[in-house]
This record gives sequence, C-alpha cells and structure tokens, in this order.
Amino acid sequence: MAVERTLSIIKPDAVAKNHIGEIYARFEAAGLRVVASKMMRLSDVVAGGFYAEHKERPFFPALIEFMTSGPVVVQVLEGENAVATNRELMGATNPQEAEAGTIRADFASSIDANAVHGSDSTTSAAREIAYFFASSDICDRD
Ligand code: RTP
Ligand code: MG
Repeated sequence: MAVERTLSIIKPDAVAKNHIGEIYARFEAAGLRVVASKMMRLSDVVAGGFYAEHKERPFFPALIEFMTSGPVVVQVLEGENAVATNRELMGATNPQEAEAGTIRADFASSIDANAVHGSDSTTSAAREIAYFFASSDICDRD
C-alpha cells in the first residue's frame, strides 16, 4: 500500500457544533496523521476557487454560502491509502445515505451541512493541498 496525502476540511457546521476533536480522533484511530493544519474563514473567492469543478452545478451558490458561513479547519492527512481511507471515514455525501459510524452519519445534518470535505483522488489531493498550504507548512515526522 502507498503512503498518500489528502486534504481534509472540517466544515462550518462541525466547527460550530464543537466536533473538531472527535473528528481528529477518528483520523488518528484510522492511522492517519495530521501533518499540517489551520483554522480559517473562507472568502467567496477562496471557496469558489476550491470548488471550481462544481461552478456550473445548481447547488454551487448554496455550497459557497455554506462554506463561508463560519470558520473551518483545513488539514493535510498522511497515511496508507489516505485518500480512500478518509473517504471511508467520511461516509456518503448525503448523511441520510452515510453508513452508520461514519463522520457524516454521526455529525452531519444535511447534504449541504455535511461536516467534512475530503479529496476524491490523489490528483485532486495534490491540487487541493497546494491550494491551502505551501510545502514548507507540511511537517513530516521522520
Ligand atoms: P466534498 O467535495 O465537500 O468532500 O463532498 P463530496 O465529494 O462528497 O461531494 P461533491 O460531489 O464533491 O459535492 C461537494 C459538496 O456540494 C454539496 N452538494 N450538494 N444538493 C446537492 O445535490 C449537492 N450535491 C453536492 C455537498 O455539500 C457536497 O459536500
Ligand atoms: Mg468532492
């Protein structure tokens, strides 16, 4: 198995509900390491650039409004198969379809307020990590 990195965002709903620590605990229990992390408020421009692939979708305005509605915590996770491991921990986009025990099943309330983002491929991960972090922000532990 390959050691990968993935970009994770704890979205405004989960930050507002004080679930940062519980979500970090799930990453760590699954063997993922936090190797970079910051709390920030996304502007319309930053959120729009991050989700540029969805610009033409009907849900785009609601997505940007939600992602800019409060602070988020952005982190780089590192570990074996980090992209797929994190997507498994997150569960389905719609929390009503998410498997029991996943982050979205336990902490999300709707398809908009769905607690976390995770990169969907290693290609997306590379783009998304570079979008938020300089390579000097990422802390290897060896
Ligand atoms: P994310 O990018 O945030 O990790 O979520 P995802 O891969 O599971 O889902 P994606 O298709 O990339 O959609 C990005 C976010 O847009 C919202 N969405 N709403 N109303 C809808 O049909 C709809 N579809 C997507 C969700 O909040 C989703 O997380
Ligand atoms: Mg996505």
